[in-house]
Amino acid sequence: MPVNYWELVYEVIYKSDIILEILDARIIDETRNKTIEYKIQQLNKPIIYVINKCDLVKKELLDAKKKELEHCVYVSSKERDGTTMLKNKILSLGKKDKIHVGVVGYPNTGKSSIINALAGANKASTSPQSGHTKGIQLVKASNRIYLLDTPGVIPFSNTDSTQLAIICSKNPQKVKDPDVVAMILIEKFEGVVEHFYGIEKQKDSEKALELIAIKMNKKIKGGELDVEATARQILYDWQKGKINLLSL
Ligand SMILES: Nc1nc2c(ncn2[C@@H]2O[C@H](COP(=O)(O)OP(=O)(O)OP(=O)(O)O)[C@@H](O)[C@H]2O)c(=O)[nH]1
Ligand SMILES: [Mg+2]
Repeated sequence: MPVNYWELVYEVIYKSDIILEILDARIIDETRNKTIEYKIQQLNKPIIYVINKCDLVKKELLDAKKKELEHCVYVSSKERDGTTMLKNKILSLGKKDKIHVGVVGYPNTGKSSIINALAGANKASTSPQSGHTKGIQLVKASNRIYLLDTPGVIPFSNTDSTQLAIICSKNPQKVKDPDVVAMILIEKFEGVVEHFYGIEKQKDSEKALELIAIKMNKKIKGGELDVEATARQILYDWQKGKINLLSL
């Protein structure tokens, strides 16, 4: 498939009156794509920051962000929460009869899911596997709102495999050192990963990983703990949105 993702995304930004940047509520700063934001600002188009997957985070944690981002809407496309607010925001910023709305963001942040939540039907295809949407898709959400879905894009400068795994933009099967990434997750969100697997919060992330391996009964031949498989499972559960921050 001859796809230059950046060209597609730029084309969408160019054609759109408003851009929605979709962010993961668990990792808002990490999922902001500064390269795309810069491009949008250059073209002088309004950005609405859509903080998605809010069902995975406590409301108190999100409130602080409101002050930082000019146009910002909290959504859970899974629970269809906040979509009316988002529609109203689009209508208040769009001045034309037909408003074209580009939907951009890192892979797996929920771009296609948001489009479906807005359109009220499964018009854009979604998947827990990042890199699912391959081309531009136009979806009519209402008489005035036309949404343009895009493939998730990773900045050229971002080759940090660990960061990409945390952002959910890298297939866990392809992560080189899953144990390192899993330990970073364990340390970054104190007690959250342990809580999900039903173990006590640990001071030492390596110890936590071992205890989770025991809990999951992940062993290699000979009975030794399979820490790598355990770490990959943690990454899957994180990327699928099973691990939430509600216990933080
Ligand atoms: N918990 C939760 N999960 C969500 C939410 N929105 C999307 N997801 C999940 O996140 C995963 C990715 O969703 P998609 O809509 O395919 O994401 P995308 O940004 O279009 O991904 P690409 O097309 O690969 O770039 C899926 O497993 C969704 O079910 C949400 O509000 N809450
Ligand atoms: Mg998609």
